[in-house]
Amino acid sequence: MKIVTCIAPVNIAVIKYWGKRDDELILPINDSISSTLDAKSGANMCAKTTIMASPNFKDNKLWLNGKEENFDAVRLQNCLKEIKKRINPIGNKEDIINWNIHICSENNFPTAAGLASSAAGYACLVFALAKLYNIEGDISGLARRGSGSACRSIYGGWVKWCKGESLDGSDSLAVQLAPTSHWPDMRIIILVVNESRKKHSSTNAMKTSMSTSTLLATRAETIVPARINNMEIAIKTKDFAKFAELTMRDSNQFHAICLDTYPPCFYLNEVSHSIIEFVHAYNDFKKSTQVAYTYDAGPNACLYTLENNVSELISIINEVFPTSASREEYIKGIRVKTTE
Ligand code: 2P0
Repeated sequence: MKIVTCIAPVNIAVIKYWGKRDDELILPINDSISSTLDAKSGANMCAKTTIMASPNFKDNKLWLNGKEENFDAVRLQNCLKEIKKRINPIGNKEDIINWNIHICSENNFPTAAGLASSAAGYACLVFALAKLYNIEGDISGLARRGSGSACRSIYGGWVKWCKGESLDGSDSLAVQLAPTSHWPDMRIIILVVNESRKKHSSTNAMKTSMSTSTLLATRAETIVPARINNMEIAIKTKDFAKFAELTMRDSNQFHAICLDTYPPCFYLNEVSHSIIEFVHAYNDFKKSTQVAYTYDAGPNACLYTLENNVSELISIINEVFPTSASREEYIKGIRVKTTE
């Protein structure tokens, strides 16, 4: 018998991935950039996966957050197929390749609420499988077959997913731009507006955007390439104001594409919009950009800011979005989480 356990944190995109040129291989139409939260013994938002392989298991099995799920799910099978191609029989002395496996995965945050749960989940799964079968080398392309954004959670710090040019996806991989230590005072505050599952899955919604949005191709071809270059420079030079503007503009453009999708996808709600207004008002008041918002496929806000602003920002957020009686920092439906 062999057991491995891994933890993989979520990543928060600052230049968004939206739209695939190949649905089967999960190949994007543009590069994207994100930061991966620190794993820090599971304190931050992450997935934890344990895989057990045994000659005594009669079947392969999968549990997600305590509930048994279908092991034959296409994306899981695609990951396994690709992983099996990379197994070196010499690196696995026992007959482990032929043993059945039991996979048990849990998220310590709301699943499918637009908080990158599939990114952490598949990154963790693929990392654990790679450990189980002693696979070496880059595994971001394997994680990509589970969920596109998962390839970015394979690496820590600032990560770029290069869309690649090849038809087989062999160059559609993630690379680390800089480790977390490069910008040590960067913080993310997550404002949980709504924990329920999102209305439109990202996979289906981006497919509809690809076939109906007239803005998406312009975004991917003419806007994102320049933004990626500028974002890389902003991260490299730790230019927070530039970083923040690019992050907010890209989040807004992604949601504009969602509105340009037909029928449209509404991910943001009234509270999300008030947080956007709050961030701009706060930056105006400070006469410099101190905080940036970004939203994925859900209403929950991710705020990027620097350490010296965190306590003041949280106090003001508590003030602006008056707190309920709860001591758990629930404020008008918003739960504040600070991550490093
Ligand atoms: C991102 N999102 O860059 C963007 C921003 C959501 C909005 O990556 O179909 O769950 O599994 O490749 O990875 C969500 O897309 O979609 C996503 P699939 P995925 O983080």
